[in-house]
Amino acid sequence: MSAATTQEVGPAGVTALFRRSYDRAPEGVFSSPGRVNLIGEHTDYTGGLVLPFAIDARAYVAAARIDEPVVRLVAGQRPGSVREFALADLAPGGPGAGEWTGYLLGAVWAAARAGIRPGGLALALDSGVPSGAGLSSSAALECATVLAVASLAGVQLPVTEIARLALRAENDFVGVPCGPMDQMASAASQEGSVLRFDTSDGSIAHIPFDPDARGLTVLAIDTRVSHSLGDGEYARRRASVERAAEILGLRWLRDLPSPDLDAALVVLGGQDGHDGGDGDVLARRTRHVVTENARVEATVELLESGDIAGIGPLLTASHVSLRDDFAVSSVELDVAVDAALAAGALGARMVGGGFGGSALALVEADHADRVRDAVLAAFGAHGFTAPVIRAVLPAQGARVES
Ligand code: GAF
Repeated sequence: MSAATTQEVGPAGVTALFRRSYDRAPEGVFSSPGRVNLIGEHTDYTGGLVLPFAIDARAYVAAARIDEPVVRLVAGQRPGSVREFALADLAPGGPGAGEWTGYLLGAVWAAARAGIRPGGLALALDSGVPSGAGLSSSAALECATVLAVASLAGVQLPVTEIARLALRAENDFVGVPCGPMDQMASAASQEGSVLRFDTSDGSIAHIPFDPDARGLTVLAIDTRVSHSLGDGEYARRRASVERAAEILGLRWLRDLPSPDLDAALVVLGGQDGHDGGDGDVLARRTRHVVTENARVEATVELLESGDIAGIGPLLTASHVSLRDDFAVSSVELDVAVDAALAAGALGARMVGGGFGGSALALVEADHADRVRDAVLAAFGAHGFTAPVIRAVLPAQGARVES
């Protein structure tokens, strides 16, 4: 959602929106952030490793229980009347599921299926996470709403459970077949660290990440090319790697040891004409996933030894693999990455699902302006809409504001 409100997005703004809309005070205000992913892309739906961190752009939900069996919704980014949905009608594909309301209703629905039922609800939403920018605006809405619903029901959920219910909302209610990374990043991130999330067993660990202290900056470059996970390409990538795992007799590609990769690629390459689709495509998709998992492990090792600058080449290698083997980059993302690197970035890569959205660049803080100007100039030279470039630092995940 792009911020179109006059008041700054935050707890005060969403409380004012709630009061204006419902003529009463909320019982609580809850928030959850957007994210970038340092490295580990398109690995989360195949049991792989990811390393995201929450950013300082959040979705805020003000909430109160009401006596009627309905959910009322209003959003700062959608000025106009309050929307109303009967609790009994909440269902995948049901009323409100196919628009912005679906993220909130889906969270209410997923919580109810887990036995968390505070009754009728009035909700107000205000989000500072731009939608379509590849920064997980939908996960932020879902996690903030799950936290709100659970809190009003008097249930204290662990962050991993907030993430699980938010993912149910996205997968089963909204109907987007994404992996679990974004919801976990939004719910469970901690300030000052990246989140190592092993999607094979659901375990998480917080790895300290303080680029400022090392004289470094992470720039998030929003190409302003809106990306959608619902356009079929994402589902096709997911189907390819699931098919590859099946052919190799693995539960998922994470179980393929790196030394066995070459032999596996030969097997997959020979699949032409069979029902797995083009063998070369399956081999390339597999090579990306297996090498990306290895890059995440190498990144974690460098971060744990305090060498943040050393991860630059791994970030760039990730981009090359996503561009050439996984085929999810775009001209704008490539221009952003190439311009950043040419201007001295230590590493740069696309983040998220791809086909638009954002890239990130790791830069020496002293060179941040130079890199920013170079990316802006490159976009201008190509006739692209100017990107939005912001420095990002690891922020807190889902939290109760008041
Ligand atoms: C999107 C999805 F929502 C994530 O689950 C993940 O697959 C990502 O694309 C690619 O790494 O953000």
